Parts: sequence; structure tokens; C-alpha cells
Amino acid sequence: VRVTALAGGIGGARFLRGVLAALPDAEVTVIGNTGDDITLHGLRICPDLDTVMYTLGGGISAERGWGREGESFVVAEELAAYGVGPAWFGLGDRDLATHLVRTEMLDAGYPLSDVVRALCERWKPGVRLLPMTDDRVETHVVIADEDGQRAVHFQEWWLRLRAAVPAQAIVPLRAETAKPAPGVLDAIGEADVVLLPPSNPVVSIGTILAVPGIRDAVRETAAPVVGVSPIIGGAAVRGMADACLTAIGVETSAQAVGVHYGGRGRAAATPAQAGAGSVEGPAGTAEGLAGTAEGLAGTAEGLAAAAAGLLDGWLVDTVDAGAVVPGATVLARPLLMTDLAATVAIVRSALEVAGV
Ligand code: GDP
Ligand code: FO1
Ligand code: CA
Repeated sequence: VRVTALAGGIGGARFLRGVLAALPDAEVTVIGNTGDDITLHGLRICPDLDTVMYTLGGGISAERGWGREGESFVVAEELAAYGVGPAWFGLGDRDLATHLVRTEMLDAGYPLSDVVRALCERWKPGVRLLPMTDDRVETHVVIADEDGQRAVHFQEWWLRLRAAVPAQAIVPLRAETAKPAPGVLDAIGEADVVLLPPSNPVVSIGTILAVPGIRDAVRETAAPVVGVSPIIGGAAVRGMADACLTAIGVETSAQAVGVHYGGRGRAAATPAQAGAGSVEGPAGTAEGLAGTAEGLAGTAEGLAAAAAGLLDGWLVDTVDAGAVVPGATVLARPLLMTDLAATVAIVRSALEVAGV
């Protein structure tokens, strides 16, 4: 079975660990977010790609969820002694080697996708990891300052400002002219199932979808598309995703994020509907909207609205049971990735909604 997943950093990587455990024989392609990438001290740093690579390759810091296990910060201390910042970005010594190799290869003219493949020869993450694009896209955040507004790099807003300063806009710079990296569109088009892990809907999944061609590929793939909510009970499980959602005018709730992605409005084959123990909202059930005579079918506006979306299935936590996403099947299951077994169960639920 061919699985294609879009992924940010920690939420995406932890979910993918469950995908590999649930489907040991699957061919898994991961399309990684590069909007968080930043250049510091002349080094190109790709936090989300590295988080996926280290997590699946056994090198991640279990405690932090980013960077390397057994990390030291000697170089960072020496830089600080010179008064050279930024102090808000933790540059680990072991991690530094990855940035050195990457930057050397990029400077030699290799596209990022080749660099990622080379780095993965060491880490063997068990997936084909593709950056969303080889072009340089960087997410910047517009915030208010004394004389109006200014834009800061996403990492500065997230790490230095802790996303506590309201974002007036979140902009994936140069996304509009970026091209999907080689293999990205085919991986979506040729997949048996496309998964949207519980990654940040704005600065992880949203940024990947902002690369022209990717959103349309997800909409048009013959494969079922299933997403997992990163929002449980009205809050992000970890991090400040609520600040990102607020910036784009989306409420911090599992239902609102599902509606933001939108249903595809296909009468998907969903064995999940008959599944014992499934706690479903009305959407996608027999009484619901998808594909029923009383539902969207026949109402032109309804069909158009649903057809604009990405999701055949949307997993929400049991505390969010009752959420409705027109045009998608909503399934409520425990969504906390507390350990590998819990994560595998989430992946199985996603495959169940997908009918895979
Ligand atoms: P980042 O790039 O490191 O911020 O990671 P991602 O964008 O891939 O994922 C971040 C999102 O993961 C956050 O919005 C969290 O709410 C979500 N998340 C983290 N742990 C869990 C979990 O156990 N369950 C669910 N459903 N979401 C989670
Ligand atoms: N996250 C932090 O909270 N503090 C850090 O100092 C930090 C450094 C860092 C270095 C390399 C890397 O690959 C990731 C790093 N992260 C750090 C995580 C990362 O910046 C963010 O979690 C995500 O990019 C936000 O989505
Ligand atoms: Ca990220």
C-alpha cells in the first residue's frame, strides 16, 4: 500500500512513527514543510524536515521532540560569549553537523531534495522524505510595532515571542512562485491513501498546500484523503497553533479546522460507518450530507462548497464527538499520541475512515 503524508515537525513525525508501525510493508512518502527553514550563521536549517528525519531515524531528543538526543550546546555558548545571536534559537553541536553538510551541498548546487536524500542515507527513516519544494519559501509573520507593523521570521515569532504577540498576517514568502519538488505531485496522485497528520494546520500543512499544484493534487487524487485534528477540546495539544489559527480567522476547534480544510463531498466508501464503537457526528453518516439524496447532492451550492475541500475523512478526539464537516466523514476517537500503541490506533482509525 502506498501512503503519502504531508507533515510538519513534531506532530507530523510522531504520527508517522505510528504509520510505519501500523503498516510495516507500506511505501510511505512524506512531503515535508520547509516554510520554517531559516539561515543562521550562514547555515541553512530545516527544522521540520530534520524533526521527521531524526524522529523516524532514531536520533531525536525524546524529551524536547526536536534536535538530537544527547545534544550539547558548546558552539551556541561560544557564540553567545561573542555576543552573537540569536539567543532564542537552540543550535546544538550534533545538529550543527547536519546544517553544515546541508549548507555545503546546497552551496555546491544540489537541490534540497537531493540533500535530504543524502542526509537520509545516514538516518534511514524508513520513508521517502521529500521537501515540499526545492525553492526557498519562508514563513514570515506580520506583527504590530511602535511605528506600524513589521515582519519577522516565523522562528522569531514562535521561539522569541512565543507567538504571544498577535499575528496580523502569516505569509509563506515566495510560495506563489515555488514549484513542488520532484516526486511530490506524483506521490499524491499515485497514493492509495493521503494522510494529513495532526500537524499545525496553518504553518505546517497550510504552507505545504500553498505551493502551487499541491492543493489541487490533493483535491484531485483518486485516493481517499484523511486528516487528524491537532486540536483537542478547543486547544492545541502542544505549541501555539491557536495563535496561528486566530491569525487566519479560524476558531481553535477540531470542527473549525476540519471545515477550514473542507470536505471533498465525494460519497466515499466508508466501512467506518458500520464500524463498531465509532462515535460519529452526523456528517458522512447515512443521515448526513455526503452523497445522500437529502444532503448535498442536488444542491448546487452545497456541492460546490464541499467539492472545494480536501477531506474525505476527519478524525477528531472523543471529546469533540459531534463535530460536523460537510462533505467529509467525521470519526471521533482518542487522538492523544501518548505512546506508540496509541498512535498506531489513531493511524488505524484513519485507514478505517479511508476504507484502506
Ligand atoms: P511542529 O512543526 O513541531 O510544530 O509540528 P507539527 O506542525 O507537525 O505539529 C504540531 C501540532 O501537533 C500541534 O498543533 C499539536 O496540537 C499537535 N499535536 C502534538 N501532539 C499531539 C497529539 O498527541 N495528538 C494530536 N491530535 N495532536 C498533537
Ligand atoms: N524549538 C524550540 O522551542 N526552541 C529552540 O531553540 C529550537 C531550536 C531548534 C533547532 C533545530 C531544529 O530542527 C528545531 C528547533 N526547534 C526549537 C523546533 C522548531 O523550531 C519548532 O518547533 C518548529 O519549527 C515550530 O513549528
Ligand atoms: Ca514546524
